[in-house]
Amino acid sequence: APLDKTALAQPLEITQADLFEYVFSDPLLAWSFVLNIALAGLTILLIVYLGRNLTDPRAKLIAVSVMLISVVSISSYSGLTSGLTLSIIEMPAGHPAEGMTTAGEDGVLTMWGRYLTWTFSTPFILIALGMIAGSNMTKILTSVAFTIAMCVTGLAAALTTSSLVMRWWWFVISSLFFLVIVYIILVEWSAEAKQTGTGDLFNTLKLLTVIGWFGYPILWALGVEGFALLDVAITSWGYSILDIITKYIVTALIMVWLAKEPSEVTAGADYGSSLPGF
Ligand code: RET
Repeated sequence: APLDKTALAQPLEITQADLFEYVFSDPLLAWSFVLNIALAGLTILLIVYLGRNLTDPRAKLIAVSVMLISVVSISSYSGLTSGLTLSIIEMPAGHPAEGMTTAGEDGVLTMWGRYLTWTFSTPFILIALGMIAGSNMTKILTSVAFTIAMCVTGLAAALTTSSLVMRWWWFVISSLFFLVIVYIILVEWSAEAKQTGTGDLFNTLKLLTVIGWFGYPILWALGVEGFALLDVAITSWGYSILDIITKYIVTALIMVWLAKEPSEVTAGADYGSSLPGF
């Protein structure tokens, strides 16, 4: 029998160009991305300006750490804007967004690039906070490891399409990792910051960070990944506003304080020279 070519035909795939066009067909969505690229750029300029006279290596390390938050952010939002890190994903059976279509394709728009790039941005927030608290390498690296684990399992939650239970199971795992970070910030670093003499600044940073960070899993649950109560553009604005608080505002507060090179964070020229004499 002759080969039935129609039976071999693949369904039409949505291309990156289609996603790029889709982002700009919804100005609300496009602006939630582009605004953050601009703010991250301005934050980098602010860091360069306020940090221009820093001499102490420990103060410089904190400045570099907060700068990397915005560097990652520009890349993250560029990935979302271009469509590179967006996908239209079909939700599993029983999910409230099951059967939804986006741009004529079965599925919902998933901004998976966000979860991926948090893996690279959140460690730098924690390194800066830990150093301001005067904490040690063990606690700082523990918090970094757990935030990477939290973001990667959050990515797994967003990309799991086989089963609704498995999506939420990933969410639970990610949340447990999150609680470790909350504990380190609220208990360990709060106490250390008081001893170090950075308690006042740390208190403000702690509130912005802990309250801000709790917003992310709440949005995930309310948005299209979870119970689908919020549409994609609103969810995206939610994340973008949380990013403004947890990244740029936190960075500005740190830099204004750091520019004076307070003795609580400075360590002298020998800091970081692990090989004495070199
Ligand atoms: C997810 C879903 C799974 C459960 C939890 C989450 C937490 C995410 C957080 C993100 C923080 C991001 C920041 C980004 C700044 O660049 C992954 C949403 C707990 C806390 C601060």
